[in-house]
Amino acid sequence: MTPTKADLIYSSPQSKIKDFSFDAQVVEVFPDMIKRSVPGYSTIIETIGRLSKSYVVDNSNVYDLGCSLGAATLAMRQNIAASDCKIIGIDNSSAMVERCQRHINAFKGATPCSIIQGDILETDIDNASMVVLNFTLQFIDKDKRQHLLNKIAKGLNKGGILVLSEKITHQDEQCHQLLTDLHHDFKRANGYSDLEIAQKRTALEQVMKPDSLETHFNRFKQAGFSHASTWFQCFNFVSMVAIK
Ligand code: GEK
Repeated sequence: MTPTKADLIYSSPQSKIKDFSFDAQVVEVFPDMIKRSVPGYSTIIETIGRLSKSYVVDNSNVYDLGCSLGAATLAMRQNIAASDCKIIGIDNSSAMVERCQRHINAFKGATPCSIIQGDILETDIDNASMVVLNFTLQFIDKDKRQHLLNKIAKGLNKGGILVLSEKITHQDEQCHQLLTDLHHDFKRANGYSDLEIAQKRTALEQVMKPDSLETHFNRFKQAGFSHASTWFQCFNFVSMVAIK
């Protein structure tokens, strides 16, 4: 596998900060970027693997929506105990998909994986026992999120699970600020400068739009999930499960 390069994308002052995009420059540093920016990322990936052991059943499909470099796909492939399953990883960034395929090829696994370049809003979800949206929904237009959740709920078999991880907003302004400050401290502790934090924030402003926990749980309910819970939270980063 290609060794991880350090994320220095926002380390020098930029006169005009472009909107963030998942291009070749980001792909190159992505594992380092996500690990130093998202509290609990490794725990979440490991837990997705563990959940796949319990929830993926024989003859079913597993979807990793917005798969990036395939971290969740690989964790599931290492843990799925059921037979005759298929993992489908989808991402709309060609640079991500190309590198993801290389990662998947570098590991052996019993469960076949298809990595597809496409828009998750257009993808069919069918006969699913597990669907993962690991920090992807926040990049989807807000007015299309319910439609996507409805499609996922429809495509899951009864008892199937959705894992949804997101950065969240807090409805209480003071709590929102406290969680944001803690996240910025986390990034500083991981070696990002104030300049890097500020420039990345500007780059993401128009691209990544977090929701509140209440909005997520209302969406689960409206989509028809029978059970939903947060299983992880660190600062303003959460991972939730919803079961059909
Ligand atoms: C991980 N899940 O490592 N269709 C398909 N892909 C999309 C779309 C879309 N409409 N919009 C965004 N993406 C991964 C991390 S990253 C999160 C997910 C982050 C893709 C986008 O190209 C990117 O690869 C991914 O969603 C979001 O577990 O970097 O914060």
